[in-house]
Amino acid sequence: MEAFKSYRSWSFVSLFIVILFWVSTVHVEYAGARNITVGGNNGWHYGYNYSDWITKVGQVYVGDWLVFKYPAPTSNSMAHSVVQIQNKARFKKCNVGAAIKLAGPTQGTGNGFHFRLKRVRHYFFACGLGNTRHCTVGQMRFGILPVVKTG
Ligand SMILES: [Cu+2]
Repeated sequence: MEAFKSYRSWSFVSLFIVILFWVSTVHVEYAGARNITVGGNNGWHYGYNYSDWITKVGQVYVGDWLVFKYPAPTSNSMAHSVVQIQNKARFKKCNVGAAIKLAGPTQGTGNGFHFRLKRVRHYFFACGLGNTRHCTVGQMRFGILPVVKTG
């Protein structure tokens, strides 16, 4: 009987932990989640100042989608990609070599590459091509900190 009781209380503890985990990791979304096209009508290309652009976007919320639009490369056009740089220090240095690859050169066509901002955290995006040049000289980089929308 004693063993049964402790078994029961342990299962409540585990259930509680599972619920805590779920609450902390669940993607908090709001009804009006938006598609935010990176660069607006400019899309994702070399030489546009995305750090400047993001300051004009205003607050971004958890659940919003970033949409990267760029054409597939041709013999006379540049290839681009989307990478997520892990932290601010690496972002400042455009350390794209060790970044997380999110989308390749052909994934920005059509409706574009969609990336959902699922958490409250700093996200750093860049183009990973051109041996860091697209990130540095080409200014294809920006940071973003979505917050949970309340009310
Ligand atoms: Cu590029």
